[in-house]
Amino acid sequence: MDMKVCDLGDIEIADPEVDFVKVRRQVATLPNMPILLGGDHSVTIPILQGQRERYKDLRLGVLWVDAHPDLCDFFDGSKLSHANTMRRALEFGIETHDVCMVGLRSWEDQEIDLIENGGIHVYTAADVAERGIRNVADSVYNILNDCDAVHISLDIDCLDPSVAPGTGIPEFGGLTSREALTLIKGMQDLPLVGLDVVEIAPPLDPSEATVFAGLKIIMEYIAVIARKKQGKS
Ligand SMILES: [Mn+2]
Repeated sequence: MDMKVCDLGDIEIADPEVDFVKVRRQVATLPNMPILLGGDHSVTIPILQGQRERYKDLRLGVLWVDAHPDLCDFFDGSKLSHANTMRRALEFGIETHDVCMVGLRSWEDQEIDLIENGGIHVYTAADVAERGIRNVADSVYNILNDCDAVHISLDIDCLDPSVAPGTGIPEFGGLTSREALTLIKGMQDLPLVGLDVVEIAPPLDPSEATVFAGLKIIMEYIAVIARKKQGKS
């Protein structure tokens, strides 16, 4: 089908305090659906801010696919690090009950209360292994289907390091590549409004398997959008 994908280039992040504003503005004002590539997961702070602005009167849900919840208030002396992303998002108006996290398997002490009692829907990597990805994807779909707009943020470390080793903090016991693709496809009928794929680190990825994993995930997302436009399942 006729679908155009356009590369809008790079945004240099030298100082998050200053440069995140550029990312937020871009996302808030783009005429079309953004697909963004990190960078570390901190870049999703202005991405979600931009989406919040763009869909300001609507209920914005987030599918967060990651080994980590990134719910730290402070991390490494910063409020804008890769471990603070979802915590900041909750401060600018994304509601905990509209967030689904899939693939979690590592967290900090300061994150546990929010994970257990904050109202976020959490599906650990172990849950996926035990329940099966179809079952988890159906649950996530049913929750996010109450939202008017849904953004997907995918940290490549959601995948097991055996398939995607080229990332800053590889965590054993992750999702399989098939599980990740099935999860994305399972969101097809949601009101999807954007995707970011983060934490791919080419210097740590000599085989380039991780780069290709990210590429496949983006292509699956584009295929989902194309099928949606065609009204196919
Ligand atoms: Mn992570």
